[in-house]
Amino acid sequence: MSACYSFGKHLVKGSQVFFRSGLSFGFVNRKPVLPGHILVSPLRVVERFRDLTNDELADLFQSTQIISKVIEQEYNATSLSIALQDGPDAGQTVEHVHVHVLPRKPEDFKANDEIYDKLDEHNQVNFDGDEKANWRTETDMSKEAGRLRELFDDVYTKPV
Ligand code: AMW
Repeated sequence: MSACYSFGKHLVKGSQVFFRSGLSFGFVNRKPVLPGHILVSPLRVVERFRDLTNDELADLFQSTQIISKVIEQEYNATSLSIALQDGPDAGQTVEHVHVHVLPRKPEDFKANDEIYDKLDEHNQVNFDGDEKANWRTETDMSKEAGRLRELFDDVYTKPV
């Protein structure tokens, strides 16, 4: 994997990335709503869904499909929530298209759609402003990404 990937204004370390196709990448979340909550993005920094080229769109969704099959199995889930928040009023906080993949299990939330409230809340800064305190450690993220990398064909994980 490359050393670093742009994610909007952020940099995602290669150690967090577990999947790489021609135009997309999959990486572990620093603040997952559920275990196995990962993100898939185009490699190019593209702010809105409408701005993706046809090739990027096809690659993003093919990648999401390949990744989502593995995630469902790996986290012993029975379903998936696949979500894309397109624009600030839809809850998008990072200005780079990203698909959320969330493994789901029976009765993981009292009300099924509570997941969308959780998604909305999980990016809000704490009242004390110490947002980083809620992030996972690099070691934790790199362990998860390493475990996931093993589950994909070499073509999606070899260094470029
Ligand atoms: W959005 O509210 O923009 O639909 O979701 C942004 C997602 O990106 C959140 O799940 C957040 O935890 C995640 N995130 C933000 N920055 C990083 C990062 N550097 N590494 C991993 N995940 C990140």
